[in-house]
Amino acid sequence: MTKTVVLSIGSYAEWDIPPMRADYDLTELSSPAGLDGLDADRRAAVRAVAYKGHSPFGAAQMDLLPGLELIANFGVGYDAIDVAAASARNIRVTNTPDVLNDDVADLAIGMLLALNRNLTANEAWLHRGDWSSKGDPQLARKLSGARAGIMGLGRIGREIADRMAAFKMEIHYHSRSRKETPEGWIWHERPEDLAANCDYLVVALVGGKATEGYVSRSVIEAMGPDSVICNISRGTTIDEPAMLDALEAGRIRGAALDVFRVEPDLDPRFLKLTNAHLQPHQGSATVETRKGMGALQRANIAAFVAGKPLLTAVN
Ligand code: 8YV
Repeated sequence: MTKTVVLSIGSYAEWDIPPMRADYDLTELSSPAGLDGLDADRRAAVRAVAYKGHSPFGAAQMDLLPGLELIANFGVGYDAIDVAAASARNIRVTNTPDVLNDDVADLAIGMLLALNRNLTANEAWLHRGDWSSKGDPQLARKLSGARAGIMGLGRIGREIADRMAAFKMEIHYHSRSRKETPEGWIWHERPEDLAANCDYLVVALVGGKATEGYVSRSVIEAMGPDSVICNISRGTTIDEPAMLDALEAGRIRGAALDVFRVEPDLDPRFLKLTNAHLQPHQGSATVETRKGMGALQRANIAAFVAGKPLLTAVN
């Protein structure tokens, strides 16, 4: 039996590619920019793309693959893929939800603890020998017991809220409509009201056009002077210049950020901040979770090839 032609696009871990090579007639590209370099017959034979990365994959790329029927994304966020353009061409899109919820939520808590407890600076203090020469470093700030504000109570937002509840925090949230939650969680209809009523504003919105700049300048201005913003979603969800203005002026206490509007070459203003804890978009980047994401991506491709229902379809 002839194998289905699959095109993998992106930089994959060593364990992701061999199973695809075994099951399919696989062509490998490190980015969509390589599509132009494939010959026309090869492009026409591709029925499924295993996509990984954040570069745009839109109508122009799809039109280079006239036989394409499936784009299986490695990641829960599929904002890089133009789903409307895919639907218009009868191309199905899948993503990898849920398998990464725990890791992304863990990182949000880890970054907030790192920021509050000065973990990075304190470790450097110890390594430099300052502990013995200068004594104890400056006091940190307490996380437990404060007010949490979750912007977007989807699957990941809910995991973060559950963790913050375990830290004895009062849970506030904003989403389009009230959600079913444990007793006492407080819904705010307006994002500004959430910002004004929490100490830690954690952004867990989906990415894409609909949420671009959702955490607007007016939302950031509503935050209190002792409050902290945390983003584990997409850089696009926050008005980044407005957030940088607030951090530089000390109008809010700090930020814990895993995502940026431009990655990896983030706005250099971030690197000068002394009140921010920054991470290189590593929310899902554990061996366990990345293996789970790859397995789900491949399970979607396998379902498509077998003519079975897709496991986690987007369109
Ligand atoms: C990326 C992510 O998929 O799942 C998402 O939406 O942002 C990440 O897990 C990862 O960086 C691989 O591209």
